[in-house]
Amino acid sequence: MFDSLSDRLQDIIRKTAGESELTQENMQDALREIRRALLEADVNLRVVKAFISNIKDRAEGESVLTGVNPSQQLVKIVHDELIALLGKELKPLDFSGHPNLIMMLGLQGSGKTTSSAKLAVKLKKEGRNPLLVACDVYRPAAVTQLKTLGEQIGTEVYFEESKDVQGIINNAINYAKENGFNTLILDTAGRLQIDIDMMAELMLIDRIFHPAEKLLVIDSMTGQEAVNVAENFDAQLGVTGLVLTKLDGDSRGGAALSVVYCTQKTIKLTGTGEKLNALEDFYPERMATRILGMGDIVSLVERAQEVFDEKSAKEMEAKMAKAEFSFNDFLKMQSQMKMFGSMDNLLGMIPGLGLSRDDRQKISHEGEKQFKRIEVFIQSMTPEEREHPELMNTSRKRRISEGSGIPLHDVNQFIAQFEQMRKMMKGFSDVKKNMGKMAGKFGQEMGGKLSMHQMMKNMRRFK
Ligand SMILES: Nc1nc2c(ncn2[C@@H]2O[C@H](COP(=O)(O)OP(=O)(O)O)[C@@H](O)[C@H]2O)c(=O)[nH]1
Ligand SMILES: [Mg+2]
Repeated sequence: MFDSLSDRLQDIIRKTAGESELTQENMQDALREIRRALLEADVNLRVVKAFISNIKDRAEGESVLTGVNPSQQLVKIVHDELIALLGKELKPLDFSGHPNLIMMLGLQGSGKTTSSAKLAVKLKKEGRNPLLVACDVYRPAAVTQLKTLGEQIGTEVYFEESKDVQGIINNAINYAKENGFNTLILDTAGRLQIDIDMMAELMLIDRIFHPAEKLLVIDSMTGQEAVNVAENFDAQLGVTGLVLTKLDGDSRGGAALSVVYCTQKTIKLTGTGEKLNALEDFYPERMATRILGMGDIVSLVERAQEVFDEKSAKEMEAKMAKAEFSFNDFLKMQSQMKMFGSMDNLLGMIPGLGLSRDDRQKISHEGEKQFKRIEVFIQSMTPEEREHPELMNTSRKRRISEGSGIPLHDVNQFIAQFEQMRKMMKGFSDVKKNMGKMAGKFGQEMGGKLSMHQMMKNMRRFK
């Protein structure tokens, strides 16, 4: 399920990952391909349009994030929008009814009877005592099917010979009360298509018994028609949640995505196999990660978002513009980089970098050693010196060198480089734009492409 969509999206993202910058043009290309991939996966056109336009808005509106490159940021946006598409967070089943009624709805063959039995297994595990009720009275085979399943899972099935569904449910409720069952699962009759008689019967049950849960069972293998079916059921009955079955099947999955979006209902359960324990809770986030298959990049961007919050970026930006960037700011920048976690881990998160574990450890070890030295060096300054780098002169440098045990030559090197950096910052004509560029470059450095290496090379003499 979702395999081909997943492959396509990953290909598209991989292509954009080669670009150092996301421009209008390559963004357009990426969006066009994402659009095509979704349509090929049988996602409803309405949904595709909304999805693409949301990604576009966000990509345009979002400021460039420090610490990651733009294509990584695009991955995160697509990931977030997939989650939004897959619905809100998991909502548990409502057991507030007296009696507790869970009504299973859906077309014939969607998986109502199987899911009813699976749900009984799940509820039992959670300590409830469910009773299965055979409400599909028009096909004798349907009652037999439920009875067989009931025997397999050791759960009682309430059934009658009569065709009076209302009477059966009434009797089942009484039977449950007398026999200590606290939840009734109503396996209703479906039709091959939406049918007035079927709807009328379901609406009647709804009106008389007010089930707290009306779960619409959708076969994820069905195509576009699923959207119509779901909208129809919802309009008439006010569906409380979706059960998406046959997620284990080899389908394109677009219909499933579309139904969630079009009905705005949460998927409460998923069927993932024919076995009777194959019923799972649904987590939009996990599913999005599975579809996109880029959990690593997503968490990288999330960390960058946490660490480099916009506020401190703005502060830094203002200081740079006024050439007030001090040794203290430098330290702050370093500690922010440290908050990313060990550099070794960070380098390992970048797919396709091709660094061996040894390489990564070497680079990160060197880098961390350098940072440490710079820290010691800055800490040997007076508070005033730290805030005002322009105070540096020969005698101060000599004093710091002696205090920190770092050779004067290295001290001179570092200060020269620091001054250069400061000038460069000041030199930015359009600060904001360049912040973005720097952020991209910095991101690459963090990713090791231009790399820590480069940065370290610049400071190489400072040993
Ligand atoms: N692979 C797979 N098959 C399922 C799943 N759920 C239901 N089925 C199969 O789908 C067919 C129809 O299911 P059934 O419960 O009888 O549908 P109903 O007509 O809505 O009651 C049966 O052959 C089930 O075994 C699932 O999650 N995975
Ligand atoms: Mg059935």
